[in-house]
Order: sequence, then C-alpha cells, then structure tokens
Amino acid sequence: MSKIIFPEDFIWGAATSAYQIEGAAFEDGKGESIWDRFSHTPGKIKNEHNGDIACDHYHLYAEDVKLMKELGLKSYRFSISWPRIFPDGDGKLNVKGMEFYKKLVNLLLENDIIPNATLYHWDLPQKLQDKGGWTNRETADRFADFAGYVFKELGDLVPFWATLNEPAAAAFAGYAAGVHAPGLNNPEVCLAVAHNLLLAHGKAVKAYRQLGLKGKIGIVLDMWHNYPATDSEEDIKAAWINNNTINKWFSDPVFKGLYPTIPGEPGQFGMSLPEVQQGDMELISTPVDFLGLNVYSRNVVKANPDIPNGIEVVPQNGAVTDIGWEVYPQVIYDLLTLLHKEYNGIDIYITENGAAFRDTVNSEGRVEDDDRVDYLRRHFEQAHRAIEAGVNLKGYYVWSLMDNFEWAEGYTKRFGIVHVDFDTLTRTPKNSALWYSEVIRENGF
Ligand code: IFM
Repeated sequence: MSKIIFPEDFIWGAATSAYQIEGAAFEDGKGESIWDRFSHTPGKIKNEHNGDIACDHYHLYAEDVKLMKELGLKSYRFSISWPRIFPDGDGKLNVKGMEFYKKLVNLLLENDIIPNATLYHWDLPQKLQDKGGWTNRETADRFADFAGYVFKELGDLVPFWATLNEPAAAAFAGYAAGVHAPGLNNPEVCLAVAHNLLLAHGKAVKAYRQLGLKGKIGIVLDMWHNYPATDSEEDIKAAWINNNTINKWFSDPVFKGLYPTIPGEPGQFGMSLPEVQQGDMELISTPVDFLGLNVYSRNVVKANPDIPNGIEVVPQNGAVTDIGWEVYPQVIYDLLTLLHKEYNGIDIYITENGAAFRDTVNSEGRVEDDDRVDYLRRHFEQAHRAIEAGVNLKGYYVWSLMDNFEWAEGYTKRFGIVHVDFDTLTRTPKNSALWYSEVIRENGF
C-alpha cells in the first residue's frame, strides 16, 4: 500500500481534560466542582470511583510533559479547571491554581509542544451550581469573567483556545439524562442550559477578540453522524432529523447565528425552546477561527412511532470498542466533508478521536493494544481522504494521552495511548503510543 502523507504543517497531538487527569481535587485552594460533588454522591459512578487523585497529573505534570516530548507530540490539548482558579466561580482568585497552568504551559513551550487550552470541560464550580448552574443566564457572564482573566494571564503564550468542550454532553447528559454532573433529570430545562452555554461561548470569544490576542479561538463539539437503518423514506427522514437538529444544535448558532428548526411539535421531546433575547444570536455567532470536532462513532437509526421521540438507534453487529461504540471509521470522512460544505470551509481540528480497550501490561512490560493501532490507522486514513477531498483539516488530537477518569464509567474504560496503573500511577506507553510517535515523525504512515 502506498504511503499516506499529511500536509506539512499538520498538527498531531493528544488530549486530556482537567477533572479526568489532574487529581489534587482539594489541594492548594481549589474549590469544589460539580464533578467533585457528583462523583462523591453514592451510586453515580461505577465502583464509586472519583477524580480525587485521578492520574495525579497536578503533581506529575513534568513527567507527563517529558513523555509527550519523547513521543514527539506537536501539541497537547488540556483543559483548565475553573474552580482551581476561582474556587467560588467568581470573586476570590486562587493564585496557586493559575500558577499550575503557567508552569504547565511554560514547560510545554520549552519542549516545543504547542499548548491548546479548553476553558470548560464540564467542571463547573459547585458554588455556581448552587445558584442554578447553567440554567442561570448569569453563569455565562461569570464564565466570560473567568475566560477574560485566563486570557490575560496566558493569552500571549497559548496559540489555540477552545471555549467549551462538548456543550451537548454538558446540557443533555448533565441536565436531562442525569448521568453526568450535576445529575438533573429535567429535559424541560436543557435547551435553556444549551443556550446559556452558547452565550458563555460567545462572550468568551468576544473577550478574546477585545484583548487583541494573536492566537486562534474556537469551540469543540461532539457529533455522532446518523445513518438510516434502511432505504425507507421514514428511516431516511429519521436520520435527517437527527443530523439536522441534534447535531447542529450548537454548530448552527455558532456558524450561522440561528437554531435548527425542529420538525413537528416543539415540545415533542419534553423540552422547551430557550428564551432568546435580542442580540443573543449575534453574540453567539461572533466569528471563530476553527471548529474542534470530537468524533468516535456513528448512530444507525430507524423511525419507530412507538417510542417517545419516534427515532430509535439500532445496534449494529460489527466490531465495538470496550465502551460499546461501533468502530466505523468512515464517519470521519462523512462528517468532515459535510461540515466543510455546511460551514464554508472553516478550519477544522479533530480535537478528540480514540478508543477504549481492555489493556493490560504484560510480563515484558508492554501493552499490546493492536486493536487501538488498527482503530487509529483506519480513522487517520479517513481524515486523510477528507483532506484530499478539500476539507481544511489542520490537526488531529488522539483521545487520550493517558488512561483516565471516564466520567460515569470511573476508571473502568481505558482510552489512553499511555497506560496508567491507578495504584502506583506508573505510566507505560502502549504500542499505540509507539506507533503514533512513528506516524508523527513520518507525518504519515
Ligand atoms: O472522556 C471523554 C471526554 O471527556 C469527552 N469526549 C468523549 C471522551 C470519551 O468518552
């Protein structure tokens, strides 16, 4: 097979998030987050795991940057814990929290690793949740204050910023399904939550622009592209509805300044449309520099009038990862080409893609995760295909740099290319990390 080579300036990286790796949950003045509260609530997380220690990256960050350097990562995507910097969400500043990120960013730069920072990866300060969390429009203002402060401190050093990571998960898993923090089962509020998250995004982008900073800012969205189970008109319509409502609920407001239209009764999913005030959509659609796309798998759907929203996800028979997600690499090509067309050739970064498998360290000290190598290779191929088709794909971040706290699944799902022994905190690069390192060196495979 001929070699696949990526564009010269293609950015290869790996991603993590604060709550999933940092630990030090109650150290150096950090405030409580909604994930600290949720993970300490009995029955919410598998095996009652929590992020108190996680990978202890807060203390081991220098070792982790060294590892990134050894692997040859060009960039590292991480998130900044809001309550580490503003323990109550606003007001009192925790200088020590800010110092941690300054040390991390400086060390990355010393090692020629481009820092890529996300401002919100779900760990809202609990004190703001006590005032309604994202149901409260004022949370968006508090976020803009937090973002503005971080931009002033790190804006000259960090060239890539994302405002929010997967706001859909924050709104739907957190406020409707209740499987993520803050654990509410209230579909009624989740479109208002989504709107306030989008406002937070817009206000942060505006704050960034006002400071005249030279880097790039965008938003990170997750999408599961929907394919019809059969060629029937009903199934095709079902897939179309999901692709054009759920999948675009955040991207259309950001890139087009409008919400998708829900066919049928607006209240049919038990949700109420948000109150949109004058100027909101202009703010939300303040121009961004890129779209960050988190993509793992797809949905195959069929129309089913007997279930509440009329659209059923049909399980597939093919290979799945350890979290039960189908391996379907073509979703990368399909989504990238679609988004390219839909949003005028915007620059896109795959900000997360990867797979959970049951990895173990063998007696020779190796982790033979060939299934992950195969997964990544096949997904990279589809990304390359999309570039050849004209998509402005600029970079690819593997999820995740290391095994970590997988939210409601606790530590039971391993997404890392580096294995973490959660008893000793020992890091062991898996075969996939060694293979990825070679891909980066060759800029292809
Ligand atoms: O671990 C998560 C991450 O925090 C957000 N995107 C999906 C990953 C795998 O579930």
